[in-house]
Order: sequence, then structure tokens, then C-alpha cells
Amino acid sequence: MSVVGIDLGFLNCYIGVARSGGIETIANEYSDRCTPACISLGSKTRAIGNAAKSQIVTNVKNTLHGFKKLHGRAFEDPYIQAERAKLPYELQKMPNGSVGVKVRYLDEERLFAVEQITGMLLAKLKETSESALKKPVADCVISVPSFFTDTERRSVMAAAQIAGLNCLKLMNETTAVALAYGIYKQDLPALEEKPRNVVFVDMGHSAYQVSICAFNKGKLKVLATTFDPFLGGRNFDEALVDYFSEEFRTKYKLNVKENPRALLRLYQECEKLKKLMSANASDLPLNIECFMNDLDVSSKMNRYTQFEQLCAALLSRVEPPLRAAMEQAKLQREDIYGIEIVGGATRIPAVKEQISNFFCKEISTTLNADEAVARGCALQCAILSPAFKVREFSITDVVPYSITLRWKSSYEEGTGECEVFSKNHAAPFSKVITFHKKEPFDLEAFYTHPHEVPYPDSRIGRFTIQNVGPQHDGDNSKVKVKVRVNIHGLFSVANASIIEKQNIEGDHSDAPMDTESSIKNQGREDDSLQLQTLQASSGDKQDHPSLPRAKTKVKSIDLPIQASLYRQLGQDLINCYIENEGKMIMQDKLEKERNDAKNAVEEYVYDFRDKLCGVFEKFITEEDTNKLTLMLEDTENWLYEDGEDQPKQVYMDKLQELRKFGQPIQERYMEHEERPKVLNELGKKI
Ligand code: ATP
Ligand code: K
Ligand code: MG
Repeated sequence: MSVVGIDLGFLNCYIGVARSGGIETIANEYSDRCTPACISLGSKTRAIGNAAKSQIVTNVKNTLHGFKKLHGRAFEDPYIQAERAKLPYELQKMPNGSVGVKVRYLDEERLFAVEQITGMLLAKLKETSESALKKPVADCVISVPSFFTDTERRSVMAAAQIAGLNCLKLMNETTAVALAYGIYKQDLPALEEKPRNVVFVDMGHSAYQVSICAFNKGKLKVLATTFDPFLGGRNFDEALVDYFSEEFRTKYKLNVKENPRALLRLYQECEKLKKLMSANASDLPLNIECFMNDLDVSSKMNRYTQFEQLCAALLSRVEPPLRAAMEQAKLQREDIYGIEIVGGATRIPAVKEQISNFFCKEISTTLNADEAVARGCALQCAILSPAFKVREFSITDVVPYSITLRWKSSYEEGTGECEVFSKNHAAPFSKVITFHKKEPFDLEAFYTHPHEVPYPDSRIGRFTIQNVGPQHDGDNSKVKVKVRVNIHGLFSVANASIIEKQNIEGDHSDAPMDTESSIKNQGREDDSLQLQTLQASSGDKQDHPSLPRAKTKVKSIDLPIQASLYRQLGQDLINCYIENEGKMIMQDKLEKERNDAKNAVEEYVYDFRDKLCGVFEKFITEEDTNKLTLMLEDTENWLYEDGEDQPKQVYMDKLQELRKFGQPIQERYMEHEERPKVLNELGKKI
């Protein structure tokens, strides 16, 4: 069984794998450990990763990038509409109201759901892992930002399914980094000692996340998670693009923003310039040849006097999440052991400065800034995988937003509600709530404080508890409902059961029984609820209440729950996407084989021609040489004309035909080459 961790970045993806020697990040077919989150759809095939990135400027409308945060949102969502105005490809509303992209693929207009797009990327990462590990890959851990809501997380889960991956855990990015930091540390405080508190900061291309974690030997507990989901390297690029667009408007009378291709090139150049500025404080040039209307443009920028002024507003957003994290964790600066930063955008000197100024401390960069997330995910996968032996390490994460349940009361007017998970509550975690009901009822789950959530809709889902009726005597039945935030950070009503009173004289068998007295004695026999905390479990196992045994025995019967999760893709649709992905993989494979067959013809032509005036010369008449040279020239021309775009078989036949001429000459030549060797060998023997 394979053990794989995937950092599903907005811009850059990395794959970590566990091997017997430890965790390593693996390289793709371009020997690159970073695979760009980019997909280019063509008339014959798809390009994914590095090959797609090089088409951003040439295949503008059909090259997809920056889609990580389109997951789980409604098309009308203001974030989506703002992205839509900037993206060079077309977003479109899916029949279920979520986001899709409209592209040309295989010479047809096609609509793909964002889950399919990320599915393509994940399938590519799966293939890369498989060729590195030389075995099938299914189980994996995939990273998501800590601020992703249920809807966004479920959408990524669907993408994993489409890619044929079995996601054992969606892991928060900063938690993955914390694991990568902690698991190898030999000097963590013992369990009974004061924990070591470490701050983890990740600023990638699209988002900024902060986590404070407490470490003891063999465990880590997230104390707080804060974020600015809309601050990342891309914002700094944008500031540069805005600046130069304005400059080029006055200097060259160019309207860059109206030319998608030029704008994309300017973004690429600005990103390069931004990176160069990180290492260089002097004036740096920006030159783009043939930028627009055949004009070459040039300018320059200084990090101190220009860039940092230009980005002042962005830089001022670095501190608030740090402050909020410290407040939530209830820690003082002196309680912090160290600050670890990862993510490409933390390489911007002014960003680093903001962080170290806030803590009045040097920040440390002991982790690999690009690969720590993937490594942490791979470690988590190894921990979860029964096939892999790895040091025990327990992880307690947090619930990023508080969650409330609302229900319809059967007697009173209106509704009742209760916050079941507070912000920063430990996760995974289960709780049991007791209701007293006579009939089926609905539970509506939503995020308590919509303004905390970077998402315009606070709904999570509705859960209908079915088959509830009154007791024999007409009284309310006692219904126990288990709510849970699971290993992926997803909320659910995990199960519900009705508690029936039973005659207990002399009966001590405990098979389907539940010991209930402690709750019953406190319970009011009306439409009320009680919250009972079960246990935090680091795995996703079933929890069982462990209450003291008492005399009263009750029978517990499981109740069916009908869940309707907000913006959830149906399994039928996912199955259809799985089938489609399979077809596209097949299409890519066939296209690759067709191309390989064509290349084989071309190679044969070049090779044959070289040999005709080289090693074959002695074995062929001049007349034949001329004839063959002509034939090869014809074939070469054919490859550029009628033969440019033929089915695979045509190329195979062509190769066969050429070989008919080449083979006999090759044989004569080989025989000649071998003969002296053979004689020599014989000579030695005699
Ligand atoms: P996200 O975490 O938002 O999903 P990601 O994981 O794909 O995004 P990273 O790979 O961590 O993002 O970081 C990419 C960003 O870091 C880009 O904006 C890139 O320009 C920026 N970056 C990389 N190196 C440097 C550097 N030396 N100086 C400044 N910025 C840099
Ligand atoms: K990344
Ligand atoms: Mg990242």
C-alpha cells in the first residue's frame, strides 16, 4: 500500500511519499518537484502541470489556473464574481448553482465543474506518484486551507473521488506543517511538562494562515488558527501589475487591462520581479519585448522606495491574524518558543519583518518552505495507514468557526437552537444531544457567526431525524443525537437513536442496551435538549458513551437520518464525472501513442538518412542510395503536409514500409560488423 501526501496549492502542488528511509517529495516527468496547478485543454488532448503552464499565454481561454478557491461556492458568490472579472477563461454557472468553466476541448465547447478540474489535477498527481513509486496509488492525505468551510471541503473530497483517490484525511495546511516540524523533534517536553508553543505561518499565493500549536512528546495540539483568506503572493503581483499598467498607459499609451494576453505576460513578469526583489534591494529592471502593438516596454522598481510603499496596505494585513491567534491561544509573547514560516510569499522581506517585529523575535526557517505541507500530509498518511510503521503522534486540530444547530420545536412557536461547537473547539470530536420528541424533526446546522466565515452562506446542512414517535404511554420519546466534526473537519449528525424504557427485572444482558440513568435523572420530560460531551478521538472511530452503570435499562434503536448537505454533489453526478475522467485519460493516452507513432516515423527517417551517407554506404549501390534518399525526403515532406495529422495506424504502416527498405541493409551491415568479432572469438578459442 502506498503512502502519499498532496499539497494542493493554489499555484504549486507538491507530493510527499513515505518510503522506508523516511519522507521525500517526488519529482514529476520534468524532474520538477513542483507541479503547477494548471490545466490546458486542447483540440486533441489535455496538458496538466508544467506542460499546461507554458500555454497560459498561448491558449488563453482554455488554460485553467487559480481555481482552488472556486470550490464549494455559488456562482453568484461575490468572491466568484470578483474572480470571474479577472480570470482569462470563462466561468459559468452549473445546473446545481455551483461554479464551472466553459472551455473548448476536442474541438467542442465543454462545461466542466470545478470538481472535475481539480479532479484532473489530482489524477495527474496520482499518476506522478504511481510512476515514482512504481505501484498503484489510492490512499492519500490532501491539504486544504484551515479556513475552508464544509462545503469547500466536500467539494475537494469529490474532486479526489473523481481522480480515483481515497482521501484518508483532508488536513489543514498549517497542521500539516506542524506535524512535519514536530514528529522528528527528539527534545519535546514530556507529557506532564509545560508544552512547547510554536507559531506556524504560511503565506502562499492566495492565502495567509497562522496556527499556534502546543507540542509535547508524541503529540501536538492546535491552540488557535487564524487567517486572511484573501492575502497572498498574488496580491503583491497584482499591486505590481496595477502600477506598471498605469505607467504603461501614460508612457506608451497602452491599455494593458484590455488585452488578456499582455496582461497575463505582465503578471508573469511581475511575479519574477517580485521574487528578484526579495533577494535584491537595488533598482531592478522590468523589460518585456513585443509587449503590445509590437512595442517593447521597460521600467524598473526599487524594493524599499517603491515596492514596499506600493504594498503598504497589504503589509498592514500581516499583523492582525498574528494578534488574533495569540489572543485565542491566550498566550503572551514570552510563551512562544519559536516562529516557523513556510509558503512562497513569506520570502518577501517586508512580510518576514512584519512577523518578526510582532513577536520581537527572529523567525526561523528550519522547515522547507515549499515542501513542508506535502511532507506533513505524507506523515499523516503514514500514521493513518496500517501498512506503515511510524512513530505514534497524536494530533488535535480545531474547529475554525463555531457551529450551531437549530431545530423546530413541536409545541412552542418558533425554533430552538444551541451552539454545538465553539470556535477553536478541539477536533475531531463527537457530542451527544438528547431531545424529547414525539415526531420526526429537522436539525439545521450552520455557522453561528456568518461574519467570521469568509463565505457568504452560513448553512452547512439539514438533517431529518426520521421514525420518531411517542412512547407507549403517549409521552415524548428520548432521542439521542450524535453530532460530530470528523477527521476531515466536516460536521455531521453522525447517528441518532431512540431510547425505549424496558422492563429490566433480572435482565443483565447488555447487547443492544444502553445505560441511561444518569442522563434520565437530569432530563426534563419536555421538548428540551441536553448536551453531553463524548470524547475527542484522534482517529475517526466510533465513540461510545462510557457512563456509570445503573439499574434502569433502556433499549436503544437506531433511527434513519436523511441528510441534505448544502451544495453537495450527488453520488450519481460524481460517478458520471469519474467515468468522464476515465474517458479523458484514455483520450490522452491514445493521443500520446499516436504522437509517439508519428515521432517514430520521423526519427526513423533521420536515422536512416544519416546512415545512408555513413555506415550503410559500403552496403548499398549509389543508385539505391539516391532512390532511398528521395523516398525519405518524400516521407519527411509528407509528415509536414498530409501526414501531419493521421491516425496511429497510418504512422505504424509508414514505419513498416520504411523498415522494409532499411532492414536488409541494416542486416548486411550488422553481419559485416559481427563477422570479424566472431572470427576473433573463434581465433581466441583455437
Ligand atoms: P496557497 O498556499 O495559497 O494555496 P501555494 O501553496 O500554491 O498557494 P506557494 O507555492 O506557497 O503557494 O507560494 C507561491 C507564492 O510565493 C507566489 O506568489 C510566488 O510568487 C511567491 N514566491 C515564491 N518565491 C518567492 C520569493 N523568493 N520572493 C517573493 N515571493 C515568492
Ligand atoms: K504549495
Ligand atoms: Mg500553500
